Amino acid sequence: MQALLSVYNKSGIVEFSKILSSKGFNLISTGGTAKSLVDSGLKVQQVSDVTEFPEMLDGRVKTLHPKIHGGLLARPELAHHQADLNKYNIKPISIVVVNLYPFVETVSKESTTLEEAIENIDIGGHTLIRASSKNFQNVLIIVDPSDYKWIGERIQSSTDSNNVLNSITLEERKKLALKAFQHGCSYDAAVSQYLSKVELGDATSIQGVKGCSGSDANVEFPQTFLPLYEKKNDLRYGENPHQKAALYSCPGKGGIANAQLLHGPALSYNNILDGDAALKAVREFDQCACVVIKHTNPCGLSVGSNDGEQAEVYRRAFNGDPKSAYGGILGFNRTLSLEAATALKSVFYEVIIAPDYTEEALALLSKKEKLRILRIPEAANQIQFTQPDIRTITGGALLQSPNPIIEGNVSEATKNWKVVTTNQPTEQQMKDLLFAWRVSKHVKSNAIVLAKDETIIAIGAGQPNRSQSVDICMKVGGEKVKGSVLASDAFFPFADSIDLAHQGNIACIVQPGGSIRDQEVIDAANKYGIPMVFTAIETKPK
Ligand code: 93A
Repeated sequence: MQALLSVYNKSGIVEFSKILSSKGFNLISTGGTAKSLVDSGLKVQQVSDVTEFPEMLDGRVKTLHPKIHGGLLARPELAHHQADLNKYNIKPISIVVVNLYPFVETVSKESTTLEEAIENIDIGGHTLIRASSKNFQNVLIIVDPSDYKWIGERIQSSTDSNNVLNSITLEERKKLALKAFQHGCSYDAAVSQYLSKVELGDATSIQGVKGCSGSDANVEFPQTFLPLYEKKNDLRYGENPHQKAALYSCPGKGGIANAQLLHGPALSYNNILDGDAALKAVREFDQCACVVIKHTNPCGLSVGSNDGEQAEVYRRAFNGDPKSAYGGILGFNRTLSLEAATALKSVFYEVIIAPDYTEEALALLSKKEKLRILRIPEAANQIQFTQPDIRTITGGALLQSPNPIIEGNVSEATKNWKVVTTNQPTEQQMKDLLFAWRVSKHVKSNAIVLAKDETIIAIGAGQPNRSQSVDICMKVGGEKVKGSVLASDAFFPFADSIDLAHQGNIACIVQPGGSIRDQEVIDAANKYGIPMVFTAIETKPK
């Protein structure tokens, strides 16, 4: 039995190799790895002794040889493969441990030159991975040092001295092969992404050429992001019953895709979409927050500065639109208390998400058979997920950087805001304007949000024109709209929305500004004496 070891990251390799050696494996290894093993007293055969070729071209060619790849790709169960092995004196290799040159780490450093980057593109190791993964029925491939432990334990306790490999099931070997291909795939994605950014200028040689311009602000898939999606499970159906659907996640990245279902039926496609909206909305706030989501829009949201008032914060969120709350998705950014659980338990909700639950709250809510209870620790953090927003389009995809979270207290968060009217908002109104502005990011455009005391009064979402969204707010909010503040996610193209705001007795307005008719809109606000603020966030290209 032969094992081939060629690793850049040498942690744990000695211990693992000792187990292999104790089980009678012949260890074959490349220069640096062989040295580590020999230094710790292990007997090792150099790859160059197997290939009868030295490592050459500064190590660019080490393992790229039929004596190695024949041993990896052969299917000994086939007579003609066995005949080839015999003819060329090649011995099968049944365990391969590889991890690649640190390309991502290298190009992440500002000072890295193109030449250094190129020398860190692993070819031989990559080829070992592909060959062994293809032949996973006969070869065990390990690319992740965190797998040494469980595999080492299995091999150690194996009683089949003729074929230790049998202690790892075929299904497990397939999973390890999949992991190895994914490892190679994200590696290549990083290389291709890097090369797409390299500027050669008029250089005649790559020596000394600085790797990346690093200057453009375009959004790109993070280097290891794209291939790391793993299928978690199929979903019963998609947005509509006739659509097929599945959930994929980036393991270890948290978020709704990695949420822990503590209780209740399996999540549907729409549950996940709404749960994501709930998570993003509550993470917008550093105060204790509660949101009610319907069809990805918040129909109720409130915050409170005291964590102890979570139940009250829930009640305020619910009262934003009690009729729409039915069947909604609830989100919290604090551990759910028994008081809050008691307050919400009489209403039918599909899903609840929170960073955690007190034991009593969980016990109480678990009595509701149909309620899906999700634990998402990141719900507690007002930290931006760095993942870009990706949207598929026919024939491609659109990427954009995530809408940034607005951080800081009122004076910090509003420091670039400009009051454009004669009348000024009061301090309390500024607080409510900021709240409504934060919420408007989470409402589908054309988005209008009315708020009072840091609580949603009404929203107008997804209408084809802005004044229609204002109109809906007035109708839904009824009497409640009087004295509330209004936020608009984009500029008002006409003054008609200001007329409607005046009819509804809106106290003040926040909007980005940037329309060619800004002055008409400001004049209307001044005519009615409604203070208006521009957020000064760039909405048009410079
Ligand atoms: O330069 S390579 O692409 N050419 C090869 O033939 C080759 N074979 C293994 N790099 C190659 N490797 C890589 O060497 C492995 O992927 C591993 O990262 C590294 C281990 O080298 P050493 O054992 O000398 O430290």
